[in-house]
Amino acid sequence: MALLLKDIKLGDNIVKKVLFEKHIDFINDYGQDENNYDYGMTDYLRVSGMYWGLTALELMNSEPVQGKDKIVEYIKQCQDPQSGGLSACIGHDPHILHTLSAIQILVMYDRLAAIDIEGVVRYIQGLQQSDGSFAGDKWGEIDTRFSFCAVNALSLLKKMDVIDIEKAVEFVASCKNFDGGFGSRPLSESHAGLIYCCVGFLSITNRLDIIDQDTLAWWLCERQLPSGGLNGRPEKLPDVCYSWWVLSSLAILGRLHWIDTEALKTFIFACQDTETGGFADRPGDVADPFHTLFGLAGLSLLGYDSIQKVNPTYCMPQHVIDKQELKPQRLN
Ligand code: GRG
Ligand code: ZN
Repeated sequence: MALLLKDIKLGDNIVKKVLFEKHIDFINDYGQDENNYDYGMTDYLRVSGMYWGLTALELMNSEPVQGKDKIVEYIKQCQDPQSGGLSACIGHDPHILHTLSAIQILVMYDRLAAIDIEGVVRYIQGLQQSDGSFAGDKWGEIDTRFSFCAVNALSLLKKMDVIDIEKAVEFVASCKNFDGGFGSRPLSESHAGLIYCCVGFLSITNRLDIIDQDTLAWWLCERQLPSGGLNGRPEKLPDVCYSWWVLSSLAILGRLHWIDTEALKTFIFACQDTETGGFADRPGDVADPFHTLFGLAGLSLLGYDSIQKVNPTYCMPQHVIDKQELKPQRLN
């Protein structure tokens, strides 16, 4: 059967540099107006959205105009005093994803003391299941994303010992596929986003040995299309966020040089909105903070000048990870 290649054609006049000023304004302006329709419609991803935007600002050596105190105050109000978990926004149910995003922001700002850390640790510990997997929240959805969120947050808190790491690794290993990739649960299709979660998980738990390294790296570098962009699985369109999910996985595996880095840089540049600022998933689409972070983080891995170095496991500035004295496993 023929393998269909879906791709886009890049325009001729691509700006081949990062428009820092525009992106900084874009992030600072995004979702500031509480009466705005978009603000109301994005409640359910607010704390993670803050992590995307604030990390993007850090990578651009900038700070939020609203001030860090206001951000920390908001996060504080998202902690559920009973379970200890944090929610996407005030009054919502806690979830492991937003709990991780909150911890990442507080570690970045050196403000962990603002919330009840013991509560967070208890919350994450309570989400581990008897087969080693993690639920996302009390409703019980299981996904390798949540295994990654758990060890990412607990390692930032230096509390990895509260979970059964061996069982957790066993579950992630059971999600490995014939193509070297990983899915969300055993027998689920390989997807670059989930591969990042599993490779990141294994780098934090120091178990990259369970990966079929050449097979996986080959599958990952096959994600590059003639436009230079990367897709998340075969027969899909390129999207700038895969410059993170794919590239960070290759960086952890020590195989960044298996893709055409110049062509990818050009694709990422082309995803910038030269009028509004921010990056979109593909050239010409509407920009958002999610793709802005992953466009910038991808360029950082590619060594773009004047973007802070990003850590491929944590998707946080490298200097923050160094300060925490964390050394996630990486292959040469
Ligand atoms: C600390 C960076 C960081 C992340 C936290 C939540 C999480 C952990 C990772 C998410 C990984 C993931 C599953 C990313 C995929 C996101 C995405 C673009 C999904 C779209 O899926 P489809 O099927 O897209 O709509 P394709 O590109 O396959 O058509
Ligand atoms: Zn995307």
